[in-house]
Parts: sequence; C-alpha cells; structure tokens
Amino acid sequence: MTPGTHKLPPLPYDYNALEPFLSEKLMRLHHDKHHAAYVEGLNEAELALAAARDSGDTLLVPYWESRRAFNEGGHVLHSIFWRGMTPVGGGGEPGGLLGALIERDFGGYEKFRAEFTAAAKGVEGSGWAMLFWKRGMAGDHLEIAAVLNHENQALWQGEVVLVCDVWEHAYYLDYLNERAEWVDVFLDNLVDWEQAASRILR
Ligand code: MN3
Repeated sequence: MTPGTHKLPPLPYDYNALEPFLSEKLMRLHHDKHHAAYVEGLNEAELALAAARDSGDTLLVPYWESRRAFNEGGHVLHSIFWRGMTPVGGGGEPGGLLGALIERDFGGYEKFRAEFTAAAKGVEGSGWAMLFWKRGMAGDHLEIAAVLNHENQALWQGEVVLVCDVWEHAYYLDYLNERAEWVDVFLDNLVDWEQAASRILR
C-alpha cells in the first residue's frame, strides 16, 4: 500500500443502528472524529517516516515508528470493533465452534464473561478488552488481554477475535463514567458472534 493513503472505512450500519445501546451522537463522534483522527495520524506518520528514512535522520525514525504504531493500532482495532457489533440479535452466549472453544479454553461462557469484563475494568486509563486467537507451541487457543492504548501488539500474537473499546470516548456520552455498565451492554446486546467466529475460521 502506498504510504499515506489509508481511508476511513464507513460504518457497516447506520449511525443510529445501535440505539438504544449506543446513541447516534456518540457513534458519529466516535467514528467521524476519533477513528478518523487515527487514520489521519497513520497517514501522517507513514509519510513522515518515509521522509525521515530518506533523509537519514535516525533520531526521527523511532519517533515516527511509535506514532505509526499508535495510530495504526487505533485504525485497525476500531475497524474490527465496528464489525464486531450488530444491530440485530447481538450479544449473549455464542454457539457453534466459538461457543465450543470458549467452553474448552475458559470453562464456559460465564467464566469467559467474567474474565473479559475484568480485563475491560482493569485497563488503567484508555484501552481495549480483547479476545484473541493465539497460535503457538502450546497449541492454538483463545486468550483475553487488557490492551493499553492501541499499540501494545506484543500481547496478542495471533488473530484478534473481538475487541471492546474502553476509551472514555467510546461510552462517556451515553454511560458517563460507568465503564462496567457499557461492557455489560456490549456483551449482552451488541456482540456479533458470527462475525467474531469468522475471524478464526477464515
Ligand atoms: Mn475508540
């Protein structure tokens, strides 16, 4: 991909499609301002990084690499986050293969739910609760991580299955400071488990 040419993808549903759980006002702000800022920041960082490399400015290279990682993480995770929610029939306990894997790797949906919620609450400041599919010598399996900011990618070597945004901009307008209430609503009413499962099976 040519550096500096990332574009903000549209939401996969209308801005008001997730009401009453997420308001149109919050969705417009979150997508059109916050996600857009990460796309802009990623493009800026890619161009500046290329320029710094061309000019041989070795002091600036790590700075722009760090800016790129932050903004790329934001762009990628928001893209997964939007697709991981559905206006119709979202949330609750998944069936199928993902349901079976949650049973195998967490000992059941309720235990998964408690662990995911704890990760979301445990993020200090801004970040994400993440369910990811880890491939490794111990065998492929599901894991949960509390991700600070966006870019701590070392944590989730593997495929991101589901993310819940717990930056304040993701819920404050509708839930004020009640992050736990937002995470409950996300899990009980919004998660698109079919979409999440497809991220493992593809
Ligand atoms: Mn966000």
